Amino acid sequence: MSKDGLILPKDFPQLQNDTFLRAARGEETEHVPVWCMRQAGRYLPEFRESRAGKDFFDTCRSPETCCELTLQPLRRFPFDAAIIFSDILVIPQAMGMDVQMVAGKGPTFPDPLKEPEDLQRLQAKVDVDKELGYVFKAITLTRHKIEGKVPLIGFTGAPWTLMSYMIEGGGSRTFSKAKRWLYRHPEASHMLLRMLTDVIVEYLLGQVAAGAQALQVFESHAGILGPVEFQEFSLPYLRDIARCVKDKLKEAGKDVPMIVFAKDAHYGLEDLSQSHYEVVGLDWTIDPRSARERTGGKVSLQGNMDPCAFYAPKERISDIVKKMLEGFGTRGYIANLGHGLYPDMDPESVGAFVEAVHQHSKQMIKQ
Ligand code: 1CP
Repeated sequence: MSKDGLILPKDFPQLQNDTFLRAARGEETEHVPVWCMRQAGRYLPEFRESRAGKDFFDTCRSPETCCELTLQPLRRFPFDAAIIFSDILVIPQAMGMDVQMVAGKGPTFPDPLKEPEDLQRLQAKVDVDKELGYVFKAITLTRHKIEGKVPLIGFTGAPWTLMSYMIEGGGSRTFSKAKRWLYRHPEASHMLLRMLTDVIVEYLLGQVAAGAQALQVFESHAGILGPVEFQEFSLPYLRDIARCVKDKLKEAGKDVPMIVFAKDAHYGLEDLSQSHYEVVGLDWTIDPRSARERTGGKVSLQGNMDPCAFYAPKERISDIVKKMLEGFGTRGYIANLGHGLYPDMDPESVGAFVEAVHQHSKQMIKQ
């Protein structure tokens, strides 16, 4: 224990189930590993109970609560990985922006970036230990408390997705304010994307130092861009993040698999499979077989059941999973949803999903 009573990032319990890490590297496994985006979420009554009446970002700043929320889904389901409870918007906060979680509305920036001059308001060099140390503490604590059951995934928002929130001020159907910058202020856009990339690299390295065993980069708003804008404003930064993080980790003798999830970026699949990530995450609009063909066995794939399939009867979920497994094959594959779980989903459906992935894949691998 350190002076302030927080546990240090060393002497972690030994990992017992490395199926997820092996699949990420394309190695053989006994079953296909499975986890769900937003597995720590409001669909769980115990999550709603823990979060009741508490401010969302105060929750993110409490390592003990983040640890508890991360572990909750593991007590119910035999997931093969856990993802640290946090949010992508802690980075704009660390850069000096105010972000609030407004009930019924989602994340809201009271004072978003409007014009390029507003970039001066941002903290370009962020001391990640000082500003985001609470996330690192949550990761270290969770790595200890997870007792080596499964690996712990750290994550970040990608530069374009974070930029889009910082300009738009919150969620949006069109993200037209953010896209206006790309067309009207391309230089300032690149300046902002570069600033974000630099912070993200430090942030991810800090997460690994704290104990994260894999990293996922969420480019949730890739689909708002067309193929040309994706090439210019998203892909180069996604590549840079993976390259810089991997180079630095290599120097430290570490190797942590990285996942890129660029939602709705069909047109970018070939490029994403050659951008230094071990795993490409897919949304549900991509056919598994064609994703395999287009990525040519260069990467492992993750995804991509439509989250709404959780509204189907359990037997149907099992059939959908079987087809998905047949489409992806069992090697170099991590089963997941094509996006996060919704709050009104039945935890029993999640149980049926995990069980179906394990059972069907075990049979397929034995054959
Ligand atoms: O009070 C609550 O419970 C609010 C709901 C919630 C939760 C559970 C938010 C607000 N964030 C989170 C946690 C969260 N966010 C996780 C936890 C780990 C897990 O998956 O179990 C993760 C990985 C995120 C990442 C995140 N936040 C993304 C990327 C993934 C995605 O969904 O595409 C995005 C876009 C956000 C922003 C955000 N935070 C919360 C909401 C409702 C949103 C989306 C707002 C919008 O654009 O409409």
